[in-house]
Amino acid sequence: MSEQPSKVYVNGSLFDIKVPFRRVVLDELDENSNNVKLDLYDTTGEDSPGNSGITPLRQRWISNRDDTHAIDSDKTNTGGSVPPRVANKGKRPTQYGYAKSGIITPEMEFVAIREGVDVGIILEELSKGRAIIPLNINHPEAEPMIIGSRFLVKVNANIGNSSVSANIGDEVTKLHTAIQWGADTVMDLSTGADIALTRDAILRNSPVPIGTVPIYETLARVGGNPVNLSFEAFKETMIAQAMGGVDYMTIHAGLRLSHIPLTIPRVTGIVSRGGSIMATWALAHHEENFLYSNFAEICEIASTFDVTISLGDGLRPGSIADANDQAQFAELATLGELVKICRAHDVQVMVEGPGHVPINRIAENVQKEVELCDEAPFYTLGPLTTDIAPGYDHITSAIGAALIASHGTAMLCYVTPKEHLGLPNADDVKEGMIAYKIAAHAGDLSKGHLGAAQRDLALSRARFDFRWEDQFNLSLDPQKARAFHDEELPAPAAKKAHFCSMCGPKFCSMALSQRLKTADGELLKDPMAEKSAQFVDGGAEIYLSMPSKVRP
Ligand code: IRN
Ligand code: FE2
Repeated sequence: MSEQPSKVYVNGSLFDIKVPFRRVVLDELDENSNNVKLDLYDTTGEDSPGNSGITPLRQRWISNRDDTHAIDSDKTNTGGSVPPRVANKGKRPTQYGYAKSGIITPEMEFVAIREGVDVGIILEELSKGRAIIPLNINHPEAEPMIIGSRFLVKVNANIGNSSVSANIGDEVTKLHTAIQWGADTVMDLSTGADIALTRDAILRNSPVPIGTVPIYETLARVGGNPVNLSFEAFKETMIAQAMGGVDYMTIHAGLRLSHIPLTIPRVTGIVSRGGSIMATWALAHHEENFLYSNFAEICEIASTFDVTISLGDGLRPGSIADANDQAQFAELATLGELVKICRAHDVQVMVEGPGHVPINRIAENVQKEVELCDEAPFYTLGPLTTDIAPGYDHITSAIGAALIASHGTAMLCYVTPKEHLGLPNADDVKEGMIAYKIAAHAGDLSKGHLGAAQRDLALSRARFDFRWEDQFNLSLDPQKARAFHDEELPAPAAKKAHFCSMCGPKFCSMALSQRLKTADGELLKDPMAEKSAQFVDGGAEIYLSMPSKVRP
């Protein structure tokens, strides 16, 4: 009987760290008659997470570095089990800063083990700004992960409430659903009630980095009218969020006042929420976007908490007709300028991308980003490859996501079936996640990632050998695979059968082609001749026997 997959840990060799994997033990035996094992990347965190906060595993790593200090927790309202920290004067405790100085951190060894690469590669990619480890010093509960085109393609899941639907427990459930299905990061995009409390509940229970768009909470704080926004209000919100532990923040600083007229010929104008908020403010005051004009100060704040900046694509195309237009690429060029300012402040940075883009125009997006933004990790929303399928935009966009990943996008922002229609619930979160895990994995395979190919190989071998339990356990959604199989053939004996209900025992191509192989696995020299001899010897029965007879 197959074992259920379980969590295993690999110890560090440089630091006292334990890196989790999900171990799948197969029914297949290796040459020493041991069961073949496959250790898969795992994002689920502690074994039985509730909603009362998880262990702050990085607390010691952070305090050991001596470049930050704890502050009086009465002054903050973060609800964590450890007091919040700030950088010591003049210090920038960022993973990018350490990497540039050649310092290997426990976070770096953790991601090296997770990715199965030498820590030297991590150091190199981080120090060149081609990869980031988004981890705020105030989110010690998070397990380190790396985002960069040389590593596994990552998936972000967006959750968060709105003014029509808000319940803190629901958002923690969505967090758990997202990480159960493999979310590498989660963004809390709450815009409704209790934004700060919701975010704290998510942060304290999250083993994955958490992102936000701080302009949303700033807008709520000024009463919902973009005209009333100010840099002061933004700064206050940003510091409060950084103190609570937000690992990365989308900042729509690249949308300049002069870009706005470029959107006039568009079919769908400005579709980014953050983009439209900043455009409204800039037009109302006829002033430059204050996120752009104060960007160096934003970087100063980010550098003292190691908040990663995710440069927002406020001018991403919101329809196929608007893809790759002047407005979009003018903003991208500005994002390239901002990447340099981040790096000058030791701030980790990635760049957000579209949107809605037809397949033939996807590659250009990556080429331009690499060129204009000096290889900073690219993080794209889909892109959706057609506009005509509301209700199925997890599919329209997973197609684009797989393609853009194969061209080198480092992280994909998932899209759920509710896109353009409503706020996703936990079921939508799952559907979006699975669609995007498929896209990310397809991207990994096309980039020649060995670990990714191993999983496909193991699953295909299980499929060809009719090891049904192995096939389920290796799949992205074992529950669904098992349930679909059991719909027609629920009996335990069917898990040993050499067919499924798709073709039945008599038309199974896998069973038929298996019979073309000899016992030692070599294809027969003249399979047809040998087969016809066996066929005649066996009584010239056209159809395969029923399963009980096929394998005694
Ligand atoms: C990702 C790439 N481009 C946009 N995104 C995500 O969209 C971003 O990370 C955040 O989750 C959301 C921001 O949406 P608006 O405010 O740009 O619409
Ligand atoms: Fe859209």
